[in-house]
Amino acid sequence: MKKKVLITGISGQDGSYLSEYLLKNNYEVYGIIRRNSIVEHQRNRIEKLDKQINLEYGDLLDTSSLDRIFKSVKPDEIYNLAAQSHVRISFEIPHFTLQTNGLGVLNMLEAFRAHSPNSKFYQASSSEMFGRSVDNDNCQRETTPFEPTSPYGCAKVLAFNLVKHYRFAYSLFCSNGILFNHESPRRGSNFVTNKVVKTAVQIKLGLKDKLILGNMDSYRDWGHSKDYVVAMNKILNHNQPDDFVISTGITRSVRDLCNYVFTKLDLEMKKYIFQDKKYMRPEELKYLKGDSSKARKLLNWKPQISFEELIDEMIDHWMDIFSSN
Ligand code: F7E
Repeated sequence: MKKKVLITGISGQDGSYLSEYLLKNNYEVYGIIRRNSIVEHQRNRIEKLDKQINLEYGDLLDTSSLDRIFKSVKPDEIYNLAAQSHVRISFEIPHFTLQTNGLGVLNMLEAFRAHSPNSKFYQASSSEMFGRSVDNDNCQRETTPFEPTSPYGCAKVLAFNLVKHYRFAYSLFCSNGILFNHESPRRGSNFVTNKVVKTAVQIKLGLKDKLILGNMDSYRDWGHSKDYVVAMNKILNHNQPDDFVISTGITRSVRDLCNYVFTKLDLEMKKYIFQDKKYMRPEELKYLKGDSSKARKLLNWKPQISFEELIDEMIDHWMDIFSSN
């Protein structure tokens, strides 16, 4: 019999790659989507999977919908990827972010415990939880203390702790993947990688004349979403529930990212990039570099796609879109 999987956030970047990966691996895929007044584009990333996946309307804040879906699907594996995922915007909507990314996870855990306690539960935890905290060797790992620097990070710490607590209190199989930044052509274009690549391609094609950014001196450890969804599945198929850092171990600044993209497109970066306070955060997470040795050893996972391959794929994606218009 096929294993059943329930994915929240299925229409997002990770949800769409994870669905494709699980379908290839013979899972039956169920996903929760939220009602949205604009129907167009909401399901872009999963459109081509339409006939192979089962979608249910629900919401992390609507416990009755979670009860109904858990009872009817009875999933073997649950991937909780739904969230208000934009860190800067979390400063503007802190209450909603805390509810969805914190209490929403509690709602999911309660539905899991009540209706499907023999399933396995994956929580999308985040490197944003580390905030100001870096170990002496300039890395973050599973043992690094959390010192979040945003409402988003605070909510993710709450959720992380709830998952661990449910694991110990109720002997449930629930695990955290502490994923560092992961990108792809499917990334929303208000995240820095896709914003830089999309705008630089538009500049190259004469469709725009500037790129306006916030802090260019923060460092991130960027991987490919396609590699990271494989790690999620390995985390749930490990012999025991646990928490794992998933990262490349290579860090670059936003300036390095811009430099790579603009050089690739043969554009002189300083002519086109401007900074605006509007894109700065009240407190910035300055530096991320993940040590994923634990996942590499215990899960036999490692990233396959390099930073250069990732960005080149994103450049090709936007070139195809804008050149054919
Ligand atoms: O920012 C700087 C910004 O928004 C990266 C989410 O997936 O990863 C993501 O969170 C850096 C920051 O990602 C702009 O200040 C400069 O230092 O692409 P981002 P993020 O905040 O790191 C973690 C792991 C998650 O869990 C989150 O859900 O880039 N930056 N100028 C800018 N960032 C944006 N968005 N826009 C700018 O104009």
